[in-house]
Amino acid sequence: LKPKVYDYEERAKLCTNSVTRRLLEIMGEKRSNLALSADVTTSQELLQLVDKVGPHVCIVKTHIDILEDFTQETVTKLSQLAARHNFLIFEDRKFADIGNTVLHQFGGGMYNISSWAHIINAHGVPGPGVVHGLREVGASKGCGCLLIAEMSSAGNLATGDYTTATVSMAEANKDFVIGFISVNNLTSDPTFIHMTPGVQLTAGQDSLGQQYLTPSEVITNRGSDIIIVGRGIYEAKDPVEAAKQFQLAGYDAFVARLTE
Ligand code: 5BU
Repeated sequence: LKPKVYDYEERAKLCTNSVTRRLLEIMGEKRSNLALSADVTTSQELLQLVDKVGPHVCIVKTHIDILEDFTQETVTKLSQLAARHNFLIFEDRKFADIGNTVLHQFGGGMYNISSWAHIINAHGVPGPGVVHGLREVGASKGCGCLLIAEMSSAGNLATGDYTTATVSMAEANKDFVIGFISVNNLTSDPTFIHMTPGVQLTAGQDSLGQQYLTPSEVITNRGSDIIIVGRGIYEAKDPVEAAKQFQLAGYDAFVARLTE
């Protein structure tokens, strides 16, 4: 028997973590499993892109440290857009240090990520202390953490036993870890979310090791939950049209899995 595929609303009800529940509710309401990776380098570009594309996505993913003109106003406005367009903000900071250091990187510094991000991610390489340090700051703020169990780039080392150990680390910290960055489904537990970067409408690669899969490969065949799309949207001639295409492709791929 194949594992049961829950629709988003049904799955939301199984989740005790408020971030996971909220995310699944948004995915159901907006019929979107699309995360925009908004990797532009000025605040104006970021806010304009997110205002246009926001209606079509469940998540906006940021790399806040690539902005050349970051101010507190940038994240205040981004948070307003999140409320207006009903999406969650995921800062792709990839924390990867000892607990005490990530606690400061997440909870302070000039970006003060914990004050505006709903979702963050971390590498499991330092051991569970990285999760414990992030949890000390984030749990009370209702923030959820993804563990990077696999990566999309060619030759990456997050495979095999490393991936398996990362899944165990997530299971041991289920109150705060809401799922995975991965390119495959790694657990049948419906309360964990899988998000997959490296998505374009046709498979291929860029010149620096990124590898692309299609929405149907990622969602229907590999059983991931969310497609993360950057250049496929913000480098398109018409980013809104591109976002609509990815939204539809991602949702159709999910329906295909439901009805398989
Ligand atoms: P792209 O323009 O769609 O290739 O952007 C992909 C984004 O996802 C980009 O922000 C990366 O930093 C991010 N990413 C990734 O591509 N692969 C990974 O394994 C992880 C993150 Br983790």
